[in-house]
Amino acid sequence: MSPIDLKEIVATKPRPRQINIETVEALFALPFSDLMHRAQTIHRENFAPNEVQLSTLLSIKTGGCPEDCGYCPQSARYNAGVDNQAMLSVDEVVAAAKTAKANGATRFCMGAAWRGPKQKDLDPVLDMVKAVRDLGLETCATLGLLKEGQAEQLKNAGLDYYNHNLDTTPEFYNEVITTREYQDRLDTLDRVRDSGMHVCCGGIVGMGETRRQRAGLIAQLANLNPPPESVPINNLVQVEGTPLHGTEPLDPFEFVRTIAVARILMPKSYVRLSAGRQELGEGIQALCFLAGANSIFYGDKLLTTDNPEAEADRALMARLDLYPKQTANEVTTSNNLRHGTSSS
Ligand code: SAM
Ligand code: DTB
Ligand code: SF4
Repeated sequence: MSPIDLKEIVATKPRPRQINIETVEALFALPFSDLMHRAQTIHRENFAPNEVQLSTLLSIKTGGCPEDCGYCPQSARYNAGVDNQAMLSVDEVVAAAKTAKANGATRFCMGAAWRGPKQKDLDPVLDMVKAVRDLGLETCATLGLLKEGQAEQLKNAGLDYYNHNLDTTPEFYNEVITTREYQDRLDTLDRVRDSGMHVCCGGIVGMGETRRQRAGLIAQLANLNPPPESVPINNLVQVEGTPLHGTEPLDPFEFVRTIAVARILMPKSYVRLSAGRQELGEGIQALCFLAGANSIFYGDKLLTTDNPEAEADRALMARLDLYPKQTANEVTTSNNLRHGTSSS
């Protein structure tokens, strides 16, 4: 294989840069140890190597979603055993955020099972954002497609990050989702970027896509201009009743490669080891950290599915000498994490 000129690939200026799929595939195809070495080297050049950012998720409106995302237990089209729930109250959200903060999270992400918010849906979310921010937490929301003006409202309420995933490469997209277009997602990401919020955007692997298609997802993410500040990489959580249940699971080392390639091509982004950590096990997660993952969803639950217990994550981080990223006002949080405080 011809040597890959990393300087050329990861040049951050001038923008825009275009990374082609062949370049990404060439990284995927490197000998595993060589890929890990490159990813770890780039990680160390850009981040404190043992620091991990902790985000806690809360589903503020669960189930009954009109969309047909083939991986998602919250779609009304599938019988995946998720009970529909009306939107939580601001008080309920604040209580969960206080617990998350006491447990050591620095960011709180509120998710809703919507195609996108109507104005009557957005108004209470704005109150939630303000209240969570007042606790000294970074705020994130994932509410689906945003219409003109909605990103500005969220930004003005104090939302720091908006999560909206591309999910996969355009070539595979229609096999997973038919009720919204890839371009709809790109338009929402533009609105988020233009509002001045930070962009959180990633995808899912293990949906039956080819390696080239995984490379296509990473190329899409890396070619966003600028790349997302936060890149969640989800390993499909297979939920019975969803169309993707029964998909051949991805080789876990291929998941690690995906993290490493994301780290190399988005050197300054937080790469989040996201859904599917339970299935990966601790050894593979350790390899993911070595490959440059520096953020996790932290807390016993994702939106509707299980995440590793917070206590197990604290223990794993301690065994790997990883420590939580703090924000300026989060010094007590880190102490809580070390001592395992679990109540507000
Ligand atoms: N409804 C909004 C939307 O789709 O944008 C926000 C919530 S949605 C659950 C957020 C993301 O969660 C999806 O884009 C997908 O990447 C991820 N996700 C959902 N179900 C998943 C699963 N079973 N396994 C892995 N990731 C999943
Ligand atoms: C993301 O990329 N992963 C999170 C968050 N952004 C919203 C969601 C994972 C959901 C996993 C399935 C569930 O728990 O329902
Ligand atoms: Fe709805 Fe989001 Fe689930 Fe798609 S991923 S079905 S839009 S909740």
